[in-house]
Amino acid sequence: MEKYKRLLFEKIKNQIADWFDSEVELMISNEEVYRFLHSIKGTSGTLDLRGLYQVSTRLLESIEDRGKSDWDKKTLRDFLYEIISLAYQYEHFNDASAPLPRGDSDTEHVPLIQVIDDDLSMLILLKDALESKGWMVIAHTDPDKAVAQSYDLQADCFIVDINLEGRDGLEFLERMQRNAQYQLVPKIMISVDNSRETRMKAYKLGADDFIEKPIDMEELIVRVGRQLQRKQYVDNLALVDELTKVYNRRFLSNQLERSIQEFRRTRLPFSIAILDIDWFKKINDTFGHPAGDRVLVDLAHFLKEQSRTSDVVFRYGGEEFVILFPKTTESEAVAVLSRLLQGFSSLIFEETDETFSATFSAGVIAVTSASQESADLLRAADQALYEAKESGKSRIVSANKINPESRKKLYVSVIDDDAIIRAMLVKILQGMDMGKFTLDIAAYEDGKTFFASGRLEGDGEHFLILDGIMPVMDGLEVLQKVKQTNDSAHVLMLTGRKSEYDISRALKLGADDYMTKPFSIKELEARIQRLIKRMF
Ligand code: GH3
Ligand code: MG
Repeated sequence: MEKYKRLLFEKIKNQIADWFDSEVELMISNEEVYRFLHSIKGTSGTLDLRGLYQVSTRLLESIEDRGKSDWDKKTLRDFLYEIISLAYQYEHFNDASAPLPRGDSDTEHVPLIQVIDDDLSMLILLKDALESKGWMVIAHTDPDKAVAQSYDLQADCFIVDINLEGRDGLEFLERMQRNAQYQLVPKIMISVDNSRETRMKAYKLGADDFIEKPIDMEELIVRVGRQLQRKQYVDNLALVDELTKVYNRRFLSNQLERSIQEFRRTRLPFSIAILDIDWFKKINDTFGHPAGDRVLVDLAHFLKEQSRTSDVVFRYGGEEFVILFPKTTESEAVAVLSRLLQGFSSLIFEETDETFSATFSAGVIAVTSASQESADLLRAADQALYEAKESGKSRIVSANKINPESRKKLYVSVIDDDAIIRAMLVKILQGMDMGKFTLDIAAYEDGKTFFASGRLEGDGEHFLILDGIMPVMDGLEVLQKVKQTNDSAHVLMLTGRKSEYDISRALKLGADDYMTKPFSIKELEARIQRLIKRMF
């Protein structure tokens, strides 16, 4: 039986590769598709693969209603998605009952944990155990990279080994504790050294919990769960951003909803602006993150001081702020913002004998119609902001002056020798709404064709989903070359389960995250969405 199942999956794979891998936009004849489904239905029935049998039966019925016209690739891939993902699940989990993937999972509320440990086996074990609870884990061996990424990832919990090779986990703790925005993020220390002295030191430096190695996994999970619960609770109460003391994003949704309701009643326009500091990364890189933090605090303070009392300032994300201008037209808001920009850019910052100044760019939109929802407004303001950045920064752009189609592009490349996984990922990615980005998606069966495409050399931001084990050019080799070609590309590695060596190499070579195969489709989807949203 097993042998026939394997043959069936082979057959599905080959067909999928034939149809979807060619560069040319061929049309696929309806008859071919019909024969394919018909054959799957027959074989899966015989092999008692019920899910596959049911889906192929249903698709065959719908294909009969559809008429005989040819298929383009995208439509066909969408149409066959259930078959593709089922084949994947059968092959990797041997489990026909696994739930089918859905595109609408609420990924933003899955807690995210950053784990820092230089003991690879431990790191992998922890990641596995915590992820089996449905939490998302980003594993780090390097505390510096963990800190650098923490600004973007906004973790809900840190788990840190105290005894890092050549480094002190307590030093990390101290750094995080000094930073206002991590005060309320639970920090759990783990250590082989369970002496009273070490524990006391850890607690004094801000640890919320202390867990001794060897770890009792069950207990660890309960303790982490408690911390996450508390974090969630605090998050729900807080309306003010810890670092800058202006309102936070949650309160913004609240206020924006109210403003929209009010507009629907009164028809008095209001405006909203998104501001983003220019070259902020450079400020961080040159003067350090604490200096960057001070710029954020000062900008928030400045905006509050210099705007009208009725205007409300929010911290929208890392270095982005939103201002809500009640009873204000777009051109009035632009005038106010221009004044703010001028004032802010004349502030002088001082860091260890050096002085610098900073600017911001902003996008503005006014509500003009009762049908606009808060997400539409924010998206439009964000596009205007993007336009402001593109046209030279340090300026204000009105949303009504731009072409709504000019969204920023993010190049997402899938490199995997498994045709099923390629087809599945492309379909998942195509279904994602990434807000400020349009995704430019492409799939490659190996590193060679990927590099030959020259895709990585062009401008723009890149996200790669890279299979660790591939013939021709191994995934790690590809990763190395990717980093040499374009250091700022972000990479998610797909690795084999037990290959500790591969995982450690991948992290060392600069992979941002890894997932072990076989992965659940839902989890993979959530992770991709989260990584893209947070990292770009
Ligand atoms: P642009 O002019 O196009 O806006 O480029 P940029 O460098 O300002 O923006 P980019 O998005 O490339 O980098 C923003 C950086 O801000 C990345 C992130 O690490 C950092 N960051 C995010 N939140 C914080 C924070 O709270 N404090 C500090 N110091 N840095 C932060
Ligand atoms: Mg910026």
